[in-house]
Amino acid sequence: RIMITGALGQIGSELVGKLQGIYGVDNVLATDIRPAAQDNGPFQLLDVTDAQRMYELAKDFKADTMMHMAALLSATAEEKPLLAWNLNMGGLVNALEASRELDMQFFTPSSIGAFGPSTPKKNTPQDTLQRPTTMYGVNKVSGELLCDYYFQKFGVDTRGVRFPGLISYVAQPGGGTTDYAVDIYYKAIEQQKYTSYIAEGTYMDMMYMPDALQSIVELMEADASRLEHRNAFNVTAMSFEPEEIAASIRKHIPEFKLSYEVDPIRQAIADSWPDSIDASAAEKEWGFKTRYDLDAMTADMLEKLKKKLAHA
Ligand code: VAH
Repeated sequence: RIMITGALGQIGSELVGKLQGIYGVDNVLATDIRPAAQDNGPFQLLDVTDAQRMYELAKDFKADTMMHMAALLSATAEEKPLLAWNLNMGGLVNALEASRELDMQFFTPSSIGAFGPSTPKKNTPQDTLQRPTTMYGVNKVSGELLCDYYFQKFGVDTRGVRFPGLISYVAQPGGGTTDYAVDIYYKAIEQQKYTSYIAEGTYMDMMYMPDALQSIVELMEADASRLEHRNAFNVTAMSFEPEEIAASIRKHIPEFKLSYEVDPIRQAIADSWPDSIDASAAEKEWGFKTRYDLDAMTADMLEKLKKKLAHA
């Protein structure tokens, strides 16, 4: 029985449905700080900085697994660093404590944001220097260490992945740096043009949401004896820069135009991250693989968004 925090977020809003499909609707408790729009299974309001309520909800639901997805993303965290520290780290330690006290298996995502300017940028190794220069990155690398600590010290079965930018058509990301790669598809359909706040030539790792959701399930179901790492595995599907995603879109919308108005804050964040990371540890230890490359993702995103925006 699984409890999810941040269930209305970019990942959470699709993770709930994925898990309900595998484990049954009544075995998934979705929680978020704001109320759910429609009723599609067990839901409770939860502010993850409220340790007591988190413990009580998990205990009452008889959860055996905690998937902690609530966090502020990189750009928002850079605007409100102290709020980000309190929410990202306070929420994480509360979720880890509840998992320790109730013997729950634990998952939370880290990010390519856990790397910094001094990290090798190409084919970034699983084990390497991590000196992030953003509050989000400080939260993510601290979170990785805290999750490893709870495994080493208390035996909590903590597992995590370093997600790249995630692209999806269900819930738009809020306050991320990689969000341009989601916005571009919406604008391609609505206006056949997009003005990118990330500069030409800026490579970042990316992954289509279906692959991201599958990687969470596969990691959590993996045989623990195979895991040499836990928090957190590099995972990625592709690495591209704005011109390349535009070229992929033009295979469907030939007149699509891409222009630039670089946002210095989000550009500085993107410049501090790797260009491409190495996912071989995840492939070796729990069979990580992806199904969508850039063109397959573009075809699916445009098809699904056309339908979604037609009914908007
Ligand atoms: C962000 N989408 O942009 C998130 C993610 C790797 C990127 O951490 O902050």
